[in-house]
Formats: sequence, structure tokens, C-alpha cells
Amino acid sequence: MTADTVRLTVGQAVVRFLANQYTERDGKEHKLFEGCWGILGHGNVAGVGQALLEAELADPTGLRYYQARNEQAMVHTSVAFARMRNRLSTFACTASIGPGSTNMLTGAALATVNRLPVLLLPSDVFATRVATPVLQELEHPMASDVSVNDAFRPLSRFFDRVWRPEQLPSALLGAMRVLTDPAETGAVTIALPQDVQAEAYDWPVELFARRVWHVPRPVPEPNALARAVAVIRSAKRPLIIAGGGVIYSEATVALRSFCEATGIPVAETQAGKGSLRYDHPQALGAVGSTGTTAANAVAREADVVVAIGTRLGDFTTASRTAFQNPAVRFVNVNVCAPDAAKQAGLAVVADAREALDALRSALSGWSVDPEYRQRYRELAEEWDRTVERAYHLGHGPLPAQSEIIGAVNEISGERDVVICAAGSMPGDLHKLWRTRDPKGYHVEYGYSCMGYEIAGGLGARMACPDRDVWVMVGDGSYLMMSQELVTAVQEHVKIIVIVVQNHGFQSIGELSESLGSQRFGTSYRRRNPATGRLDGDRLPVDLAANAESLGVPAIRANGIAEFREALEKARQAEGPVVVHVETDPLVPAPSSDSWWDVPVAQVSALDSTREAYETYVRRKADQRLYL
Ligand SMILES: Cc1ncc(C[n+]2csc(CCOP(=O)(O)OP(=O)(O)O)c2C)c(N)n1
Ligand SMILES: [Mg+2]
Repeated sequence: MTADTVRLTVGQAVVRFLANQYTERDGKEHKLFEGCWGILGHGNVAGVGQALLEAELADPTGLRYYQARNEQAMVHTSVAFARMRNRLSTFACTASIGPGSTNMLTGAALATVNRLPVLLLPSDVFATRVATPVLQELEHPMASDVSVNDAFRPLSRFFDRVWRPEQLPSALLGAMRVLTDPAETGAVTIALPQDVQAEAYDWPVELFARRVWHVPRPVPEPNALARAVAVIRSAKRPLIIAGGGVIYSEATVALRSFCEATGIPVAETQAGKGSLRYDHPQALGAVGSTGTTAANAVAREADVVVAIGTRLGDFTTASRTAFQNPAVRFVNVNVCAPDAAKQAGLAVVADAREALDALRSALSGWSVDPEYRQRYRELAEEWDRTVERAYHLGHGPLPAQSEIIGAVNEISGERDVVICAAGSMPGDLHKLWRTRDPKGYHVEYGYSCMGYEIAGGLGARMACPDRDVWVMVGDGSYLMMSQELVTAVQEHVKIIVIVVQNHGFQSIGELSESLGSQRFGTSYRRRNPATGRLDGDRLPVDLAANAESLGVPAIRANGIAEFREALEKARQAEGPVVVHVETDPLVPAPSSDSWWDVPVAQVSALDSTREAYETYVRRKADQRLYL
């Protein structure tokens, strides 16, 4: 070792480097990596694993190791953490070669789809290939340099494989740049061959200097701003759609000022829910396929849609049927240029907060007319009464899901967080949840990944130890991935998990029925020897007992009164706790007056499918290309 180099393995260098990375925005610094999740196997135990041990013994505050049960889950936990921290902090994830690494693929896709940062360190096969094929190595007959980790390429915003130690510095710097760029962020992958992880090299000491990554707030280009202002000024019935970008950019105060100054009402996407408090006089709530009747009625007639920080996914646009005004124009404010250009919109490529402040000053003195204000106000009040009814339906003998949502909403605190991802609850929550805090609503609906809920709840609570986290999980999602309850116990992280038992994939059951597929294959029943079909008795699963077996106390609630009591008890609990409740799957949430494009079989021997196809063709006629 010379004066300005230090001899470390590649694994040790990675860990030392990551411990010294910071982000900065608005003058505040944050540690970029809260720690490193990992499951160790022969691919990383002696490489990154050994490095984490050395680091923990030398400085426990550097890059702490966290142990997970499943590699997919540890990516979800990291992503949920990053979402709660507005993308300024995240985790690294180390996995062993082969299945350990490919288990992270779903998490990688989820991170990239949702534009949330996470650093993945899959282990890879020997760079030297002397004993190839090694355990868990895929042999591609025509490409010896391909490994299973190449599957990360399309799922990552940055991918590199460090075949030689010399390649590490540029891989690390490239990875940090993408992780901290709001327009590019997502899953970032550096594959580390198992022999290279343990190989020593003389690194320049500057590699390990404290580095601060400044997270930019790009300002709108003056000409683009002027064009946007002209379009908004011409509007009679404008509508704002607030997406996740509003929350990640901490632009909720700017949004409120802008909407109050102009009188433009605000509708929200799944990721943008919480941008404006539910009871603000200009809040129309959710928009699109799972929207409120208020937002959808306003969207239908809107002449200008100001879409801020949204990808304009099909649930937001109701599969491009939400906006029926023939002259509708889109002004898209987005830090990510491809999103800003969607629906042939007028693109304002900028940070949400900067753009909102600039638009507010440029539009000073202009506002919508009073009749329009009154119309959207009445629509919003009508929807609020719909929510109130849905919260207190009094359905029996089993409660409706809307009553479960209502109870959690009413018992949780103003700053608490609700988490969900897949099933019938995300749609119902989008419509019905009364959001009181910009970080209070956390529904992963970019990838809508069953199994995100508990792992995500863990990450959310780790990011916000001062907020209670209410995880709402269906029985299907619970059965897919609930093992991180063990991690919550291990890390003393309190999450309140509400298991909604309705004996199957009921959201898909309802969808199936509406598409003429008769709920086929969606409920949890035994194979019936008499019919040979899955229409026998209900499966005798006991998810409360399952949670207890993992070390988490479970409260079984029968009916809505007991459920409310259970929630009060759960709130007092010290550690993670499960509340188990059974609901009636056949009570739909209030209608959105909207649509979602799911194709129906064009030909069929079944009457139900043929009828559904006719309806499908009629609804499809409303679909627009927005050119
Ligand atoms: C990993 C994954 N597999 C499949 C799906 C498709 N899917 C969406 S919701 C759902 C059923 C969820 O069941 P459950 O958690 O019990 O919720 P419920 O629909 O009963 O409310 C399925 C299979 C998905 N979103 N994610
Ligand atoms: Mg279910």
C-alpha cells in the first residue's frame, strides 16, 4: 500500500464506498444508504458478507447489515423506505448467486416502474470461469458470458457487471448518479462475480471520501413555461392531476398555493394521493378507473388537464377514456421528459415545486369562473357523502370492505400511513381513503405487486419511526409473502397488519365476473372429487394462527365492532401485531363511473363471455388516442 492507496477486496471497497455517500436537496443532507439488506449464500458470504462483518465491527453506524427472509421482500422494503424518504435515501441489497439474485428481479421491476431508487448487488458466477459451470450457473450454449443476472438489464435504470476490480470505481459512480437523479432513478444493479468480490486491489483513497450527490430541481425552460401559461389562461374547465412527483418533490405546499390562486381543482393518482388534504375545498380525490365520481365528471369535460408528476398510466386515464372533451389539451409538468411528452401534451420538463411556483407567479390574477368552482364543489361534496355511507354501511353478517377501510381511517392518526399494493383494496382505498398527510397514503400501484404489503410496511415504518403504519393485506397477498413479519420481530419494528380474509382472489373474481369469465379460478376451494373442479369446500386456512407461529400476536375480530376494538388494541401494542378480520367479498365499493380496458374473448361458446364482449366493444368506442 502506498500513501494514497488502500488495499481492500472489491466487497470491502463497495461497503466502504456506500457508507460514505450522501444526498442533498434544499440544503439538507441525508445518508444515501440506511444500510444493506442481505441473504448470504456461497456467492456473497465471503465477499460482500465478509466486508459487512468487518465494517460492522469497525463502525456499527457505517453500513448496517439487515437480514431478510426473501430477496424479493428486501427489495420491497428498501423501495418502500425510499418512497417514504422522498427518494433521498434507500438501501443496498446483496444476494447470493443464482436464485438469490433472481429473486430480486420482481423487486427491481417494481422499483423501476415506480421510479424509486434501490441498489441491487446480485452475486455472479466466477469471472475466471476455471471451474465452470459452478453451482446455480446457467449455461447459455451460444454466449458463455451470459448469466442469470442479465435478466436485470431491462429492469434496471443502470446495469454493470464488475469483471475486474479496476471497473469498480466507474460502476459505483455511474450507479450513484442514476440513483440520485429524479428523472432516471429506479433499480440500479451492479453484478459482482463471486471471485471478484473477494479479490484485493490497491484503491485510491479518494474513492472513499465523503461524497454528496446534489439532487437537482430543474427549473422550467422560459418558453415552455410561457406556452403552458397561455394554454392554462385559455381554459374554462381546467383540472390538475397530481401524481407521485408532487409528493417526492415536496411540492404539496406549492400545489395548494397554485390551486388556491387559480381555482383549479385537484384530482390525484394512486402515487399522488395525499398531494392535497381530502377536505380541501378544491380536492376532488382519486381520478380514473378507481376514481371518485367528482374527479371523473370533471375530467370528462375538462378542456385543459395540468398533469403534474404523473406517468398517466391506464388507471389514471381510465384506459384513455377519462377525458372526453374533444378539444382537451394536456400540459404535462414532469422532471422526466418522456412522461412530459405523453398524450401529445405541452411538455414542461421541470421539478414539480419549481414549475408550480413559476406557473403561480405567471398566472397571477387569473382564475377560473365562480360557476365552475361551484359545480366541482358540489360534485366533491356529493362524493364525500358517498364515502360516509360506505364507511358506515352496517352490512351483515360479515362487514363490507369499505367499512374496514372506514374504521382504519377513523382510528388511525393524522400522520399515520396506510399501505397496500394489490387486490381489491388499492382501488377501494384510492376512492375512499381520506388522506390527511402527504405521506399518509402509500399504495404501490405502479407494479401492484402482491406480497409488497408487509415487506413495504416494514420499510415505511423504518423510514418514519414516529408514524404508525397500517398494512392492509388480502389473504391472497398474505399467502404470497408474509414472512417479513419475522424480520419486523427481529428488528423491533412495529407495523399493524390488517389481514382481510375473503377466501381468495376476490378482486380478480369480480373482474372475471364482469368480463364473463364467471369468477373461474379465483376463490380458495378444495378440488371437489365429484366434479373434478376447484368448487369443493373452502380451504381451512387460519392466517391469524400463521402470524402467531411467526412470533407476531394476532387479534381475531368478528364483525365491525370487534374490529374497531382490535384496532385500538393494536395501536397500543409495542411491536408488530396482526388484526384478522373476515369480510363479505360480494359488496362492491361505490362506483367510479369509469372503465378499465381488459380485453374479452372475441369468440366464445359461453353466453356470459359473449355478452361481456358486446359491452367491451361499446366501452372501447370511448377510447381516444389524444393526438
Ligand atoms: C405477484 C402478483 N401476482 C398476481 C397478481 C394479479 N392479482 C391482482 S389482485 C390478485 C388477487 C389478490 O388477492 P387478495 O390479496 O386476497 O385480495 P382480494 O382480491 O381478495 O381483495 C391477483 C392474483 C398481482 N397483482 N401480483
Ligand atoms: Mg382475498
